[in-house]
Amino acid sequence: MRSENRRAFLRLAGGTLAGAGATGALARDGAPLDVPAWTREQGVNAPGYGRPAPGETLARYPRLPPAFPGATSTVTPLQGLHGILTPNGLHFERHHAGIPAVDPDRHRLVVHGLVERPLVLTMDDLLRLPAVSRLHFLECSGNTPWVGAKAGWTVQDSHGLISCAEWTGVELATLLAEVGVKPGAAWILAEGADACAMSRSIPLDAALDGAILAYAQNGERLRPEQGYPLRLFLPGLEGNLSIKWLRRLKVGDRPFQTREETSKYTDLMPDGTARQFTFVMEAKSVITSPSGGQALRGPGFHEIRGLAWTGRGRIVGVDVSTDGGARWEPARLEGPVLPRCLTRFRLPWRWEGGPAKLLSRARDETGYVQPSREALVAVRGTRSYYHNNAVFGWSVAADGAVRHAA
Ligand SMILES: Nc1nc2c(c(=O)[nH]1)N[C@H]1C(S)=C(S)[C@@H](COP(=O)(O)O)O[C@H]1N2
Ligand SMILES: [Mo]
Repeated sequence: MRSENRRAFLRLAGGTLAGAGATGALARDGAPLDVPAWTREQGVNAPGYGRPAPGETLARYPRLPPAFPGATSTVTPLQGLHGILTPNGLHFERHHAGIPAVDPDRHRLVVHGLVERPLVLTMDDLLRLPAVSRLHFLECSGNTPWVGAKAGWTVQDSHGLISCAEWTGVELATLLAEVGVKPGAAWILAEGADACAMSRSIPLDAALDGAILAYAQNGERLRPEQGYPLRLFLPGLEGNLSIKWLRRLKVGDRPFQTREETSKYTDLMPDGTARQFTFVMEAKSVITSPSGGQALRGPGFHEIRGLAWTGRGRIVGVDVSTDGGARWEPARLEGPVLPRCLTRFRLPWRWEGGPAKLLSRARDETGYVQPSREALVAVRGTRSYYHNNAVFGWSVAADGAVRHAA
């Protein structure tokens, strides 16, 4: 029954596509099966390390001009990606002091503090330990600015500080068992080897909840910009905790109150107090197609495509509205739906040609529902900088142009 409906829907769509797009042009040429030059001669040999096809120009770009040299963030071009994985060269970046050139042979990981057997490990030591590979998203808690929304935003501008990859390495739990955590231990300081010695305190229970000492990403060793040769990876928690170029873990009985958790990465509330240690990335979603800066090529069939994620486990549903929130329809979640990972959602849509407003709203397995911006601002005010997971809208104008609309 369902497939019958789908066939009828696509037949309708086919007529529209042929009239408006590339299929029509080929048919008019009258020779779609001409033998082109590239079929008449032998192709070239592949390079040792492959590159995207010429003309496929997806790229990261700096989201904001850096405050000083080295303080960069670049954003992932979500509008051009398919499925759930981010190619390594397009993973977003956030560096507080640039990308250090770490020599993997001289790099060491020191584990000390409230432990029975302090250790100094080389990369070779780490590579010999039992490993895990898991797919997880990484999102900077500064993703999606709270204020200053712009109609001209692309989804790369508004949501590009999120990526998703398969991370391989040693579970932090494995290493902690090896060094023996002493009674009273409750927090771990993680420190990077970059020029800002980026440091954060991590609660011991979070460290034991699937945290990975990662040395590989999507099958290959980490890229320098992702923390080569070693980074901490904390699934589902704000990206800042996933310390890159990891050189030190110190176990203690209380948080270490580093600069990054006192002056930064806290949330200023309407009453002037600040929330500290807001680690979890709550459920969030965004439509990646159609999205800001794109234009619909005519009325008829369009697949609405987007991404949803939650730091609290699995996404269980995404509702989509095409009329600004009056009616909502469940989108199809594409498997595998993995915990603390991006989930792709899709919804077939017939655009009638008039103005439309597209929204998506994610739900996770704890029952949490992604809030509207009004609901979020009612609790958090507008002086926060981090953790904006509000429902996000794109408007479609009668001419098909797509822009951000709150
Ligand atoms: N050593 C170090 N670790 C770091 C940072 C940094 O500047 N230095 N930036 C943090 C921030 S704010 C984020 S969001 C993530 C970004 O990871 P990525 O650049 O691999 O996307 O790394 C975190 N770990
Ligand atoms: Mo971040």
